[in-house]
Amino acid sequence: MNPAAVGCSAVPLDVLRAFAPSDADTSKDFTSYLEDELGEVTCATEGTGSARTIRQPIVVPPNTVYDGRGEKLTADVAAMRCDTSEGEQAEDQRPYFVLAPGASLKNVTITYPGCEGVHMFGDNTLENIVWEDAGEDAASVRSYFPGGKIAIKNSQGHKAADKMFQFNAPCDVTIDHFTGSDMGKLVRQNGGTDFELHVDLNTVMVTGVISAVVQSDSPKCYVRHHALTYQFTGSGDKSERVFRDVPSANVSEY
Ligand code: ADA
Ligand code: CA
Repeated sequence: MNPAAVGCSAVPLDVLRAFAPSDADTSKDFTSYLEDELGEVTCATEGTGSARTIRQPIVVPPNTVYDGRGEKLTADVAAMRCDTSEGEQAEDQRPYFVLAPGASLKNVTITYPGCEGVHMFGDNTLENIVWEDAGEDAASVRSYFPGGKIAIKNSQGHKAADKMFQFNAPCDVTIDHFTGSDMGKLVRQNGGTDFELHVDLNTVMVTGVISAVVQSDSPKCYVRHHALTYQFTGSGDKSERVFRDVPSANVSEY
């Protein structure tokens, strides 16, 4: 199959099924993700350019660009199982977007509630995205997704009570020209994992950081940064929290 040719002509869940992991346990999690967690999905490669409410996660097919043309999306709380309680941390919320491998997303504002934000299978570019009020997280890669290169550029994210960007599978992440405010962590590698994660922060400004700019428990987490500015909440020395638990030998400025 040539994934580039599929577009929205195929059943979106079938398109995603093609990327099931080979391991049996992980594959089970992947199936329950597709069938229970996502629920009914829609497929699209273009937005409307205006404000609208969405009731189903939008699957963007492999190697396709979804251009929102400046649209502002708001999730229907019931249909998207959004958590509107303090911190918005429920784990069964639905994502606004599911980016298949090689899919890109651009020119979209995600309003409140942020729910599960954007799910990235891998090799995805996100450009000119605004998260006005991130939910459980703004964008993430699940452990049963393929992972790969992730580029987030010219974007903004605000009010992530816990984490903005969450990585549960090996990725090479570039965050380029990003402004953010009020967040637990900008980047979180899933707690207790030791896979390889590369994070490049280029021209990033974050304020109101509670916990860390990048946090990882992995000896194979590597951070490069350029023109990074950050401001933590509260007083006291927070220097240990910038790249929290990342081996200092793995951090470099360029
Ligand atoms: C939390 C949770 C993880 C994972 C993560 C995510 O950190 O503890 O198991 O679900 O969120 O992917 O959002
Ligand atoms: Ca999440």
